[in-house]
Amino acid sequence: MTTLIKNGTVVTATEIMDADVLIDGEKVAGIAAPGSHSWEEGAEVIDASGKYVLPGGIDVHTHMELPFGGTFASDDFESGTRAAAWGGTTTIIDFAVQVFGENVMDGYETWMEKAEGNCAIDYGMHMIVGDVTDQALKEMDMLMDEGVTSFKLFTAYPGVLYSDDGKIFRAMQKAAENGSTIMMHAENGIVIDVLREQALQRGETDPIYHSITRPPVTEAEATHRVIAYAELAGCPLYVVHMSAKEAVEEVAIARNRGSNVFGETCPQYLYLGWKNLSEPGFDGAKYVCSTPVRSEDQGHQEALWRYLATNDLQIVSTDHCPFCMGDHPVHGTQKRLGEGDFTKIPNGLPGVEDRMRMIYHGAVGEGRLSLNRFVEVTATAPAKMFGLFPQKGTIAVGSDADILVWDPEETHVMSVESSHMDVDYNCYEGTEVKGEIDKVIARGKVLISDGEYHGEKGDGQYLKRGTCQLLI
Ligand code: DUC
Ligand code: ZN
Ligand code: ZN
Repeated sequence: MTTLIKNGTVVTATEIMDADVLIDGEKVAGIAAPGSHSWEEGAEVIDASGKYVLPGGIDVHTHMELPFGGTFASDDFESGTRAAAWGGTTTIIDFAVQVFGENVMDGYETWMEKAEGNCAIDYGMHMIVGDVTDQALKEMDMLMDEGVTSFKLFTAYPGVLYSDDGKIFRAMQKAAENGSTIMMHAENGIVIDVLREQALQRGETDPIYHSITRPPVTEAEATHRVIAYAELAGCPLYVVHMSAKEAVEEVAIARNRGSNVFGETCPQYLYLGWKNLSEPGFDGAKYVCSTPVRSEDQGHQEALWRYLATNDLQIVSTDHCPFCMGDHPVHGTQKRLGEGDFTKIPNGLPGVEDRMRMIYHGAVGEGRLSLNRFVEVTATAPAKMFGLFPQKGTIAVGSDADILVWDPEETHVMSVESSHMDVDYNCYEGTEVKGEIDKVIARGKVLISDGEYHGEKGDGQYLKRGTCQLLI
């Protein structure tokens, strides 16, 4: 069966062209000037007049069902990937987790079982290595054959996911050997733990202290350190969820000397700050995540947008990891675990459905990034960074037909009411954004059209990924 998207403006990371797109089965089969072909015959026709035709979004950082702080992220693979589709994301890469004392492959298989048959959109896996043993290093090689080509380690969360410098360096040496990418959550967790303990002793228990006790220097120092080790080991390094301008400066400096160092940020760091963490009552807990959202007075948000424009940051992901403010029907009290003690608030916030709208709004709607760069940071660079290009991340003959029909004239009001994530608040409640999603097509199937969902769980397939395609 063929589908023709006609009269739209096709946008990729490099082109803006008035063109018709032919989909045959799951793939893009042709791109041609309107009126120059006879593809309409026998095809289902979508009229995209006045609309953009964009590659589906790729969110390379999600945590469906992540166990954290005594509870679980409230979205599972079914609800989370369906919400992603509603928000114009057609591929996610989630994180399988090896916890301390467990085998890496066991953690991987557990996560694959959670995902299999449940996803609305295509999905890949990164692997969190929480215990760098000789066995774990061997299992990193085994995972390469499964299409897991990126491994995440933490300088944060001592006693939970933290690895010391020697373990990080050994994993980096393994990555240099097998061609994989090391992803780092870069914050100095040892120093942060001291600051947290001292804050609690002073009676500083409100959500705002979550950010105050993780100051920018703790992110910048850890980023500097892991860059040094990655350069020494000779592996590509991807620093996740960056929020401090001082930390991104470390990435920029490394890139200027020709290193394979990459950085991502997330919508929450571009829009949210201490005014949100200070919302009355316990509402600030909604915005507790790590790295933290930062003070609006220090210029972090403007700097992050600028670093996106200059390609010192390559990708906007979400770190989607939602926890409810009230009782979750399955997981119970979530954010409220930290009422009276900010260190017990589960870290994470919802975003998988919000990213494409919020970034289009700030980038194109408010003029901070070009339309091409919007596509690049939300789809093309994510695909290239994690070995999915050109199957994903662009509109080209032979690519998967993961396509958005995007109305630049419509507006959308962000709200928990209109969203589909399994969580009871929206971080951007009431914000009116320019640009609205008209249709979402994944592997040639129309998942969203006219405000209705036509997909089913199991539409999404597992993606075996290649290695990084952005290497210098
Ligand atoms: N940060 C979060 O905010 N949530 C999950 C894990 C992480 O590192
Ligand atoms: Zn993290
Ligand atoms: Zn994360």
